[in-house]
This record gives sequence, structure tokens and C-alpha cells, in this order.
Amino acid sequence: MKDVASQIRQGNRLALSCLLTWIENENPEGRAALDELFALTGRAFIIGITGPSGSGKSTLVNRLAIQLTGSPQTPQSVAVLAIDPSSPFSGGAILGDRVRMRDLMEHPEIFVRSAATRGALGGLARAASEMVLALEAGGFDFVLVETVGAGQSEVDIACLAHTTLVVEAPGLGDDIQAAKAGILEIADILVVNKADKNGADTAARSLAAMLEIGADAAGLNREEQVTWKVPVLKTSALNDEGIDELVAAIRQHRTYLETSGEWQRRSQIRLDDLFERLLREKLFAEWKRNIQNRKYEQILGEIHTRKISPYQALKQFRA
Ligand SMILES: Nc1nc2c(ncn2[C@@H]2O[C@H](COP(=O)(O)OP(=O)(O)OP(=O)(O)O)[C@@H](O)[C@H]2O)c(=O)[nH]1
Ligand SMILES: [Mg+2]
Repeated sequence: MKDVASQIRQGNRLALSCLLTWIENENPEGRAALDELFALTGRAFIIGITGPSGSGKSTLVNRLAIQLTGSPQTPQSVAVLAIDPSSPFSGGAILGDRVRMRDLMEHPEIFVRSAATRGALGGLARAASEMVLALEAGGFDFVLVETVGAGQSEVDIACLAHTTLVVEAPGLGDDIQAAKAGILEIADILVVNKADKNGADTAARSLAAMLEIGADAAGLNREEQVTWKVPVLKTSALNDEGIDELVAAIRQHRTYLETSGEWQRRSQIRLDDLFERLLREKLFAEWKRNIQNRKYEQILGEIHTRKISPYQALKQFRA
């Protein structure tokens, strides 16, 4: 496709899809296009949605996306990026999402895309970050990014989003799982979905109690807690309940971000993270190219056979 960047600038969705595929496949044309489009990024409100598998994230994202488009007279545009870290062979979850996401297709302001693992470890996190850049350049007002949380995903959503929703559900035993994985710490808004099911109130109460404990623990983000108290909201995505309240909380968080300077800080963290990833990849590739032929493999072999330790091996390389 010719001159993808300028077509994306004009709002061409096909060109955008093409760029997203390039990014996913690590095609160098993707970087060239992103390079051209970079100045257009930085305007979207990026919302991360994470939580344990099966808590209803995708169902909730569908509802949110529709709600965020607002009134038909002055519609806002919403991009949804569903990141699936599972192997391409399991495939089930994505297919499920696709089917449910069909009702989004009726909304021209909503654009849906999923991304799966490709390439090297860490590749998905970089690709996710780059795909968000592409969507921002596409001019969307909101970019919703769904990832599976609870330590199963290599994508650090809190690093990518302005506002992070952690979605739990009763009956998954997640409160304990969540506390273990430290997933509560990244929540700006905590959602107990499947509020239509038994145990939602208990789950909401115990999560609120855990947040209190977290808030009392010394150190982390103490300053931030003074001005933003993480709300615990109940939703039933299936029945379209609690979505208005959730959208209201999201808007409040945005106001908080903008008035506290956090908006800018978080926007910068994302770029710092992307740049560091790119730099690390580049330096490693260059360094590896420049070391004496086969020395790297040789040393790995010596580590494998316990001839030397990884620490001794490190001393053999200069920075
Ligand atoms: N009872 C009830 N079921 C729900 C609700 N929201 C989602 N579900 C159901 O829960 C199941 C999982 O929903 P998904 O939206 O795919 O959950 P997910 O968190 O995106 O799952 P993964 O992407 O696989 O991690 C589906 O069968 C949904 O229909 C809800 O509010 N109430
Ligand atoms: Mg999902």
C-alpha cells in the first residue's frame, strides 16, 4: 500500500489496519510510517483494561467503547486494541472476542483490532506500544487497550495507559490472586464485573479493604493517594449495568490527571519506555554483530556446560 502515512492522516482505516499489521510483523515499513506520523500522536486518552482471564474485560470494553462514543450529533471516536499473549495455537479467546465484538462493527466511530505474540520476548510489549502510537495517529479520541493481567502478560499496561482499569469478577478467587500479583497497585479504577452474580458485594468489599491496606503501606505513590482515591465500582457488562458510573469515574480520573500534572508524566513514561526498549534492542543487536565471530555462542556453550558462570561470562565482554 502506497504512502500509508498520509492515508492514515486522512482517516483511512484500511491504511491504519495495514500499518498495524506491519508493526505486528516487525516489518521495517511500519517504523518508517510511524516515524512520519509521530508528530500526530499524543492526543488520545489511553485507557488500559486488565484483570484475570474471564473476568469479562472484552464484554466490558465493548460496552465502554459504545458509551464513550457519546451523542450521535458529536460522536467521539474509539479504538479498541485487544492484546492476546496466548500462543497462536490456542486461539479460542480471540475468536470469542471477535464474535462478541461483532456488535461494535455497527458503530463507524469504533475501530477494533487484536494483536498476538510475534517474534522475540518483549516484542509484544513494544508492538503494543507502537500500535497505540499508530491508533493515536489515526485520530481516535479514545484508545482502549485490553490485556490479560495477573502476571500472565508481558505487557505492562500501567506503563502504556493514562488510566488503568483492573477488572475482577466474583467466583474467580481473584482477590487473592490479584493481591499476589500486585495487580491492585496499578489500578486507577477497580471494577468488580459480573455484579449480577452472587458474591459481587463481598468481592467489592474485600477488594476495597485490600486497597485500604495498600494505601496505608508506607511509600508507594503516597502523594498520589491524597488526591486520587481508587474507586471500586460494580458493573454487569452482560446486562449493560454500571457503565454510566464507570464512564463518569474515567472522566473524573482524567480531570485528576490533567490538574495534577500526572497526565503529562504518564504520557512521557510511555515514550521513555518505548525508547528504552528500542535502544536496548538496537544496542544489543549492534554489540552482538561486532563481537568476534562465534564468541557469543561459544560463551553460551560454556555456561550451558557449567564451565563458567553467567557472571564470569559477563566479565569477558566490555560494554
Ligand atoms: N454473568 C455475567 N457474565 C459476564 C459478564 N461479563 C462477561 N460475562 C461472561 O464472562 C465470560 C468471559 O467474558 P470475556 O469478556 O470474554 O472475558 P475476558 O476477561 O475478556 O476474557 P479473556 O480475554 O479470555 O481474559 C463470557 O462468557 C461473558 O459472556 C457479566 O457482567 N455478568
Ligand atoms: Mg478478552
